[in-house]
Amino acid sequence: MKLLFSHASPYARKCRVTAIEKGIQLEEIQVNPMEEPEKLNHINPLGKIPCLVYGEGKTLFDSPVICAYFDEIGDGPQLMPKEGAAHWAMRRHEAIIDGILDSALGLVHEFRKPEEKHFDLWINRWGCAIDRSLSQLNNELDQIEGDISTAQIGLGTAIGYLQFRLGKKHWIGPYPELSAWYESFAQRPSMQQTNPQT
Ligand SMILES: N[C@@H](CCC(=O)N[C@@H](CS)C(=O)NCC(=O)O)C(=O)O
Repeated sequence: MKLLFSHASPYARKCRVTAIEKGIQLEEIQVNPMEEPEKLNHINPLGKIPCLVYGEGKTLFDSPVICAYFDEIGDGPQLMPKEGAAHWAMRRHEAIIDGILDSALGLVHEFRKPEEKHFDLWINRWGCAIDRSLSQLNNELDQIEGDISTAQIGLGTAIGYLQFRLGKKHWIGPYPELSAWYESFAQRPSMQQTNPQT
């Protein structure tokens, strides 16, 4: 099974952490989606990583789909409850966390532009969305703590990405419970082995 990924992509990191937690061996193939479209576009028409190639030429994307597939085929504890209220509560947390990543990526791209080209409306909207979401997750942490889960992996990866790319701007805020939880979660071997790199 091959995972097309980059060391900086938080979406790919979610899949890699999930694979480690589920005991799945991956052949990891590094791809830069902006510079190597020939490696990617015939596998994922959206031209994005992560994508998984498995079986006889089957493909899967995007990251929640790949993580759900790993949860189904891997060993170890179930990471997402299969049905019922617990399933939907976790899907909701997953949506908030993936939304943080989408907003963070928007900010990263915006901050790469020369300052006079910054679009303040989007910087403000994405920044506020991240802050509101972190605040909500901080308040709902009791629903996320406990056994390893899709929500925990997403949250750890999202906070790791905020620290990696946006530094203090959008993370070390008034979220003491979340901060303490992350410090501990980040020590897991699956997180240590997938620390983001440029
Ligand atoms: N919703 C997708 C997002 C994937 C994504 O945006 N990946 C970025 C790298 S972090 C990418 O490939 N960007 C290239 C592009 O947007 O063209 C997922 O969860 O997998």
